Amino acid sequence: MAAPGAFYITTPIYYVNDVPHIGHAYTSLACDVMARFHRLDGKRVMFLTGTDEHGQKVEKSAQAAGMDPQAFCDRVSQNFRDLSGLMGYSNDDFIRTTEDRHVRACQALWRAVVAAGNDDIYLGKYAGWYSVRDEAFYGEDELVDSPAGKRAPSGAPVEWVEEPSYFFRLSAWQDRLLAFYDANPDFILPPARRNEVVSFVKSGLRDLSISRTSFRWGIPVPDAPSHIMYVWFDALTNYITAVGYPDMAGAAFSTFWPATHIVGKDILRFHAVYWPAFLMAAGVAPPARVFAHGWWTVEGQKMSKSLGNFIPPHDLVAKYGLDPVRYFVLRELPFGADGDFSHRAVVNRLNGDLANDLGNLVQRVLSFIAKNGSGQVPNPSELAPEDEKLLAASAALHATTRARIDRQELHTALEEIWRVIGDANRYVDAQAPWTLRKTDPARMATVLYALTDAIRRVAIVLQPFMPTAAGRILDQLAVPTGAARQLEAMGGAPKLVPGTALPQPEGVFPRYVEAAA
Ligand code: ME8
Repeated sequence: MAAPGAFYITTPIYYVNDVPHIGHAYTSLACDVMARFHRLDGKRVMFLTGTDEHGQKVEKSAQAAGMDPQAFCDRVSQNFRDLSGLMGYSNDDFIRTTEDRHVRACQALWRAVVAAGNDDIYLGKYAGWYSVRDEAFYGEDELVDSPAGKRAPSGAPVEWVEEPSYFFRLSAWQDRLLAFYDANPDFILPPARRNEVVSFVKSGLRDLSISRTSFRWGIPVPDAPSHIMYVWFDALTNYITAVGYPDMAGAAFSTFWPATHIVGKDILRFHAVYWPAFLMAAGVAPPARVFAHGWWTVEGQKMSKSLGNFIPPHDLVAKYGLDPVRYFVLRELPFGADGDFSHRAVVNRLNGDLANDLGNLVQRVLSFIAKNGSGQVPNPSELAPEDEKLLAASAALHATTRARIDRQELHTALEEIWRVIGDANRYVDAQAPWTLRKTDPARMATVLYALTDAIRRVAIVLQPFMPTAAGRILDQLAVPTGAARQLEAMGGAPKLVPGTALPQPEGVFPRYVEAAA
């Protein structure tokens, strides 16, 4: 069990055969939001990402680039490290599977399965289909015919492989896995994905080949160096390497394990079936959660090299700015569902939700105060029920967003926040402080005070999603950094101190205007 108040979140480790695109950026971004949310909520957080560097796919890519595999990995891994800087990820560690600490952990995990004495690893011979692109074995019954020959269900080409191989006795784990899913109904989310995994496991599990002998780019199997580990046995282990495995009594492991794994739906089976079985076979606790999100297409089409529609995150950030990109991808798709990335959809969100709803709220309130309220936090008199209502709705965002984020519902967390932004905009219209200025200045000050405090709370809870923009709003409200920006500070009585000088307001979300052709 992880220590109370600790939270461990992981992205998949990305293959170094490619440059990062919006799909990779998406998964890591979602993890970043959760990591930041929990940190602001007072938890100790470990957020891990990294690169998956072994296996035939990477070896072939290195060959194609005419490079030594390690030098190739060093170069491509750096692209993923750079992505962290570009997207503002707050990862605490970046793991590479070619690091020594990882080789040690993989060999220790292998040995632990053997040492458990249940014969879960045995030597045999693999004869069957393999897809290098998916790094996965397929049964004949899973293949689909295509004009180009047999294909994996993912559409990837397959080849026939025959070689000596160690196997993991997955067939013996069916009942234990089903019992585990039963006892932990939220282990796999969203629920539809859980149902898919449960029926896959119920349909019967085949033993899994976990070593290869026909190429060399991998981690040697302990005591059998002619074998290298199957890349997924190696890759999945990264999640425990990073918390110090095999030192399970160590501070990192005992504080943080088990983790919440966020993955794309393409790799759910590896995480929700094979991984808990490997761990349980080695006497290690299975992960806390595997959440599988959906798939992005671009302008209605699958992202692919041949279509040339890979979207480099760098181009998006250059075009729209980092915070709008972060907001768009997390708001546009219900986290878990598939969706489409289109320029028009980004502009709609940017000009609608960000410029019109949030930007305009902040701008109209703060510039009104600058012009009519001497540029200070206004001094309220007694609060009316409608003021209390707005303040209560904004304070409640702490609990409601936490409940959503605990289930990885990032889009509904944003919906809750935007509901309050809508309430606040309607409140401005209904209270009409510009009219009160002439008729009842004391009431005007109260209304503006309620608004600034509601905006403060909205900005606090928006920090995980849009760290820079939310920070700028808090700066404009003169909220000090540190404890006053933790989620805890959203609760209870209003916290802004009347009379505090406010800086000159400036717009946070400019409208996106298409450059003239
Ligand atoms: O599978 N839409 O690495 P990978 C949404 N190394 N997400 C997408 C996406 C898209 N169009 N394309 C990619 C591997 N992703 C293994 C993982 S983990 C122990 C080993 C994201 O480089 C999504 O998270 O192929 C998907 O699961 C991941 O990238 C696959 O990355």
